Amino acid sequence: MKKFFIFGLLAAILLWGCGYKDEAAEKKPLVRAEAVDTGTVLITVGFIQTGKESDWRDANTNDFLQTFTREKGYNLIYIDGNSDPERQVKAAYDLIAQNVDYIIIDPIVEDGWEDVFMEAKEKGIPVIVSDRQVNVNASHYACWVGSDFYKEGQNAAKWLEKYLEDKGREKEEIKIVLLEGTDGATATRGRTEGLYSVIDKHSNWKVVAKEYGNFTQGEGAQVMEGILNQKIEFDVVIAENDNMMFGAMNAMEQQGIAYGVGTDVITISFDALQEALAKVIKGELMVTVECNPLIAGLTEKAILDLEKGKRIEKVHFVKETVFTQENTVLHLMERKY
Ligand code: GZL
Repeated sequence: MKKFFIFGLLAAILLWGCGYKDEAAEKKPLVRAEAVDTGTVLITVGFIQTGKESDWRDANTNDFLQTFTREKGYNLIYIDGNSDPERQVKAAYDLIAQNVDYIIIDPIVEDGWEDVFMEAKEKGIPVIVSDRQVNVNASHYACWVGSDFYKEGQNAAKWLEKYLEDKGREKEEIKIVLLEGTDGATATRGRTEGLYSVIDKHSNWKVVAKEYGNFTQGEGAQVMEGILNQKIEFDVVIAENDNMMFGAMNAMEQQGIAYGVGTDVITISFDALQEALAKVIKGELMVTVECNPLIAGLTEKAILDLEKGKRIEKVHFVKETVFTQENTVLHLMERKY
């Protein structure tokens, strides 16, 4: 243990020398949680999650819990943000007070993080932003790991473009219902901007209803029910995650509206949950744009690189696919979430 501890101290000295920090912050002594039961030195990682709003989120959480284990040398402090941005910020201050070695944050929304990130930086605690992003100067955190939400939105709309062309409907008036995620969340902002970067190219495409569903199945059903009750006509339903699409499908079923392949309603969503892929194969869902929740591996690599005093990239994108009727069967069995 002593040898490991000395190595850890050397790494710490190296870390301050060539890590991403350039300010004369107080050098945080390399404090590692002493695991009483095994006598090993652990890296204490505080992980602040958004909550449990979707199946995607559960897969993302499980990935972190299965990656940052005691057996692998981590003392993980997991905090459920309970879908409350203020609770997340308070949790970050608490972790700083506990003098953890690293803080990983899956932010619910982008705003409200500047002060606590400055505090962590002053205390010499590296922060890694995971999944969604924050409106904070990039010099105040070590790196961001996640998806290219703008590209996801573009990919969804480009699929619709090609689908309509293949059906000879490129000149037809297309009415779109858009169920957005959470107001102020990067996944919402990026997907919506990406979708509109294509929608705006088509004067015959019109978004006839746009509501926030906060990425939950219940709210997806609720807002879709409200849209149906307004008797708004539509040709396409785009949901910014699979759970909201499942809720919208339930609402359409309640009113006897058929959707999917061979019907008048085109269905498009994001995340690519196993349940969504099964619906693609059945034809109920026509495309789901993957948003890979398995981010913990890239996050752990960033931490281990920092431990070794390596300089790390500021942005790390995860790999993603677009699942349609043509390619889904090939991937169904290999899916981890
Ligand atoms: C995307 C992630 C979104 C998912 C939703 O990276 O932030 O939040 O698309 C989840 O399912 O709730």
